[in-house]
Amino acid sequence: MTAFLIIAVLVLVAIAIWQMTKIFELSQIKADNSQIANDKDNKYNGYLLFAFLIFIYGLTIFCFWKYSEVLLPEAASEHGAEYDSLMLWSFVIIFIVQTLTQGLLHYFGFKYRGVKGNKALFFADNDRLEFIWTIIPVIVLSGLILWGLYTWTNIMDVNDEDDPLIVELYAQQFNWTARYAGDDNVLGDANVRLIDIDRANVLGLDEADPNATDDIIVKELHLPVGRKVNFKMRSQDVLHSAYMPHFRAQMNCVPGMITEFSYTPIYTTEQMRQNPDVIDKVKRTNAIRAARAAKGEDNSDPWEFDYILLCNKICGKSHYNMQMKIIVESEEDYNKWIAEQQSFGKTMMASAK
Ligand SMILES: [Cu+2]
Repeated sequence: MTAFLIIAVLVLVAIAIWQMTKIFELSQIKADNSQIANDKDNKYNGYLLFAFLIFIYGLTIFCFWKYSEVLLPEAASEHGAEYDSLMLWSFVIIFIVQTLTQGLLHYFGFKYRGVKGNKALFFADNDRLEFIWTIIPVIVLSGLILWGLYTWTNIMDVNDEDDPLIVELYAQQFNWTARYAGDDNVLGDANVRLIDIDRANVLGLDEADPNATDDIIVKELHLPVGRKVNFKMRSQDVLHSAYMPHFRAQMNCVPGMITEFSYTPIYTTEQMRQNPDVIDKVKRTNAIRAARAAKGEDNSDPWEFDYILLCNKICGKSHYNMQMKIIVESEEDYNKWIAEQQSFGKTMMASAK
């Protein structure tokens, strides 16, 4: 790294000296100063503009062709489709505007290149033109912003009316813990000051709060398909972000406060594994892994698709490893699984013995 910085500094110093000598040369009064562009230079630069235009269009087509496959598969939550169409339309509009304006920009750069003897014609202002190029972005952006606000309000529906499952996501450097609200579906009070690792009170639950007794603390998130889940996020140390890409869900976890997000999963893990895009991705990933296995490298076990909760804030050196598996299953399977988990009250009793 130090060597790289030294080389970078040397190169920059060399460029600075070169530029300074050029300025010095230009400042000398000479009749045939070759530094001033002539018609040939202007034409040459005009064609270079076209070459650059072809390059950026080519790059765009290449990226579509090469990287479309790494995009997320179909959304696995109820609100996901609405979110995706907002995103898609924003992309489509940006793409069209970008393609047209770049084409025009480079074409006019070529058309009105400097020609000896030609004097540039200009007008100081044109009210009609200014009106047009102001009103079009105003209408398009207002439309997108209003649609975005409408979608956001729809998605951020964290009310408790339709009996959602209440789950806490607890972030800390560098792992996630989930807490289910238990039979009463009410999370017990908690505070980082009450954390007592020796007694397995890892989330700082208030033992005096009766709502905490039936809470269930787990390291793997199970969700019943078709039921709304209200997540309440907490962080123990720094800013984290609970990111569940397949459900198009993300919310910051902020120390000292509870943030919320809610969604309804619509496909079980098993159903998602049958999704053609997911099947493709698993195939591609496992081909890479098989190649690694052949060379005796690690990270070469066959991979199976699972939903995942990731941290999406760079929160420290092991941030990349901060993840938790999410399993969406039938209500039956979920009930069976949750019944096997130990409640906070029982864990405390066991640790008191
Ligand atoms: Cu984090």
